[in-house]
Amino acid sequence: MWRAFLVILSAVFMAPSIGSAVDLKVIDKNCWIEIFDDDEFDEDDPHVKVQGPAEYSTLKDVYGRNWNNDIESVIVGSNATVHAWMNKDYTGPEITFTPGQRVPKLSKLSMSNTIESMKITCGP
Ligand SMILES: [Ca+2]
Ligand SMILES: [Ca+2]
Ligand SMILES: [Ca+2]
Repeated sequence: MWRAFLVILSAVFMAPSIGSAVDLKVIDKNCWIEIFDDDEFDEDDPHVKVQGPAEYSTLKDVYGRNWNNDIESVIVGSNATVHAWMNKDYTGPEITFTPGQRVPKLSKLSMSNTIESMKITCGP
C-alpha cells in the first residue's frame, strides 16, 4: 500500500521536472551567425553556423576549427545580434551585426580576416 502510494507520488513529481528539462534544451532556430572563411558566402571553403546565445573570447576553437583572423563574410540569423572584435577578449575595434544582416565582403568594413572574439545574443 505504501509502496503504491510512493510510486504515484514520484510519478506526479517527476512529470513536471521532465517537462522543464526538455524546455531548457529548446534552441532558438533563428539565433545564430554563419561565418565563412572566404568572401561572398563561398560554400566550397570552410563555413559554420554558430548557435547563440554564445560568447567566444577567442575563436581558436569554434566547433573544432581555428577561426581567428579568418572570417571574410557572415550571415546573421533573424533573431541574433552579434558583436565582434578585432582582438581576443572583446578588445580592439568592434563591429555589430544586426538581425538578418548579410555581409558578403567584410573587407568593405575593414574587418576581413581580423575578427578574434565574438558575442551572440538572442532576441529583438
Ligand atoms: Ca573560395
Ligand atoms: Ca579567410
Ligand atoms: Ca585580429
